[in-house]
Amino acid sequence: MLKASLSEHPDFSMTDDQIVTLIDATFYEVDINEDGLISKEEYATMVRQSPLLLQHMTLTPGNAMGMGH
Ligand SMILES: [Ca+2]
Repeated sequence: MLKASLSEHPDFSMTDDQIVTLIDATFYEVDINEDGLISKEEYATMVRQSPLLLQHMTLTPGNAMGMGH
């Protein structure tokens, strides 16, 4: 039943578990000093390295973060 339901939405092929795994993996990659928190600096580094990833993780415009030049 669930599989049939998901196959009706080919554009959304990831399960919740897969999304959580992806976010977890991303988190550990971004958490450079491994303190379990994403600091502003670590977040800024991620944004610089993965602008496309950011688009999937938040809808907040970059200029709302107070991270100007
Ligand atoms: Ca950290």
